[in-house]
Amino acid sequence: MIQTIPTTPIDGQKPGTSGLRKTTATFRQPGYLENFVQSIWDGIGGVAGKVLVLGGDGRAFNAEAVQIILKMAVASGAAKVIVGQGGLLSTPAASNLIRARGADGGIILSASHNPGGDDGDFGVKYNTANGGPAPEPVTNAIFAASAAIAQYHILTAHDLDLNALGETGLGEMTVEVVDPVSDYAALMETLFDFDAIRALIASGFSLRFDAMHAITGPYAREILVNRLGAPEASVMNAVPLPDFGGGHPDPNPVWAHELMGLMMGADAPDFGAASDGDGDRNMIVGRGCYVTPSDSLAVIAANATCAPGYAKGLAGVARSMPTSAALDRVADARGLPCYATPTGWKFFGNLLDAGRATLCGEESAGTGSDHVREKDGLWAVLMWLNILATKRLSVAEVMQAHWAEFGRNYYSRHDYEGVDKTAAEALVADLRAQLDKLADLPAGPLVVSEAEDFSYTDPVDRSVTSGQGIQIKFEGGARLVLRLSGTGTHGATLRVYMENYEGSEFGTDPQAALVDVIAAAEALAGIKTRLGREAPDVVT
Ligand code: G16
Repeated sequence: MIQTIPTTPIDGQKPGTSGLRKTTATFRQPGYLENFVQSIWDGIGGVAGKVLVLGGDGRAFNAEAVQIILKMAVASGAAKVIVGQGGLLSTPAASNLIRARGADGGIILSASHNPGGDDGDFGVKYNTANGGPAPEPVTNAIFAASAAIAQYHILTAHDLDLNALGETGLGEMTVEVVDPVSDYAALMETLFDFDAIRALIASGFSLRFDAMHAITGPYAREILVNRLGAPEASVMNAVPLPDFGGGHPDPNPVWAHELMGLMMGADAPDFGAASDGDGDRNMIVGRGCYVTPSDSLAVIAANATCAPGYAKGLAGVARSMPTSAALDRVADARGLPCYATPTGWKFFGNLLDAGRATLCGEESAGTGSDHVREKDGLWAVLMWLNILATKRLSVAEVMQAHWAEFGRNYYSRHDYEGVDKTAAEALVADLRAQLDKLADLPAGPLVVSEAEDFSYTDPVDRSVTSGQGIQIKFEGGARLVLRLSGTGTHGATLRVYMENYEGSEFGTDPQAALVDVIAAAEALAGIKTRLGREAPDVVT
């Protein structure tokens, strides 16, 4: 029986950088998920007759949420929902399924790299028919619907068994349960030279992939072990767990410290990599050599033609504004268009759809291409393996060769997490208010040359997105960006991004290379005093 349940708007159901992220406990409140899902249906003009994809990263509440969403899809007249077995799908695999099946859209359940479990976070993201995160006009419509909601519709029924593959009926709707891995693995085989990578591994090249007890375990096992011949032990923390084993599934040197310890040790494998909760982020590390996400993006752009899927060359490249300009140097040298967008993968969608960019990436450990409309962790790993298999160089040698050709953009991000929201907002607002007057003034040891509040005009649909981060450039070429995170769930997180170009000296520690920019940031924003913090919580 389809029930119509009266409800009232719940404050704060505003999608952030990447969907709606809240604590698991918040999502478990009666009606919270239902209100938001009905708002998605209402915001996209209903789901009657539509085909949707559904799956998540398996974190706590994934299983319950999938059942609720299925019952709400049928109650609003959806024709079919394609669900990953067990309710699981990585974010890039979901994006691929939406595209491959010509679905009208999909819902991905994840709070990405945020911790999961009963005390962690949960999230709901709506992706459109191109497979990408809903763009701002759609998320705005969903938010508006959430503020006007008066009722939601849901079928009263038993939960479906989502472990058996194949089609089944739920009311008038078809539910198709698919293997979450096979289509995605097949797509990877079309893009990369699996024979070359298999030969590299067979020659004794050793690797370790850290799935961080998150969604990529089964994907990595199928691709790296079954299809590419790596030993079983090459995939660590391979079993997905609802609380990620108590870990923080964010692939950076701080949270992937187990892998980092191994890679910096005496018996390090040749290659290490990690991915996050929902499989869209990546970390690349060679023996004794961590590769920053910005450098990884630049290396991939410079060498993508090693992979058969990109052998024809790139149409263009794109990065988020805070990401380092290492990519721009490759683009300049290769004569490629290079775009700088606001933070959030959704801003790459139009560039990819219009064929203006082939590769995109972000400092926040996201890299991807036009093969799907999400960033893709395992894709980046396979791209690196394909490059190494072609060049037969170590990761450290690839980096040295890259810097020798393009120079090095020393880069670091300092995060102040869980700080007082009012204080952080005031810090950013006060700095914003001074921007017009900063040019030519000293800032610690540096002198400001330009200061702006980043605003983006999408070159495809001409939509304008403003207030996307404070960008300050200094005489001599250094750059500083400050913005507040749009993915946190506790207080506010201030992100401070710093970079400085160096043409000939490549062996300096990044924190030392950036010491003047760090001092300039403190002089301009007074971070320590205003936020009451002596040092950043996370330095990447
Ligand atoms: C999301 C977005 C990314 C963004 C990242 C960090 O990634 O898709 O584009 O760079 O959040 O955003 P913020 O700095 O606002 O916290 P993910 O992997 O969390 O979906």
